[in-house]
Amino acid sequence: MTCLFCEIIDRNIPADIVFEDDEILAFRDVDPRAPVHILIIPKKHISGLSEANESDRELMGRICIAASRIAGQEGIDQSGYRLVVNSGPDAGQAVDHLHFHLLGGRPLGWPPG
Ligand code: DGP
Repeated sequence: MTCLFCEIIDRNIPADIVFEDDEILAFRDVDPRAPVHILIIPKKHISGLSEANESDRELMGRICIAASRIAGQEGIDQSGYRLVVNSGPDAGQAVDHLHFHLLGGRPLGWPPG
């Protein structure tokens, strides 16, 4: 089965890419919920956070560091930002490829949802 985000990684579907290295891709969300809304994904296909395992530990850390770096790039590191993973139906996970939402550029309500 084809995966939408794997297609973006393979450049079969266009995206506004803001960061890339050999393990990670980050691109602007097509339906932004904040002035800055970027999706950060592992290039390795992992269906969701529940499917990540011990061998992904370093990759997960690298994604968090990339998020911080991208927040700086986007100029929201001082104003603040949120890094969110939706996991499963109750959280509204719509794409079955692990992705971290980086949101910022406005005050973000708490609790979410
Ligand atoms: P989630 O609900 O956590 O699974 O978030 C999926 C996000 O993916 C949602 O905010 C919209 C975004 N999205 C869906 N399709 C595309 C696409 O083709 N391109 C981009 N850039 N984002 C997409």
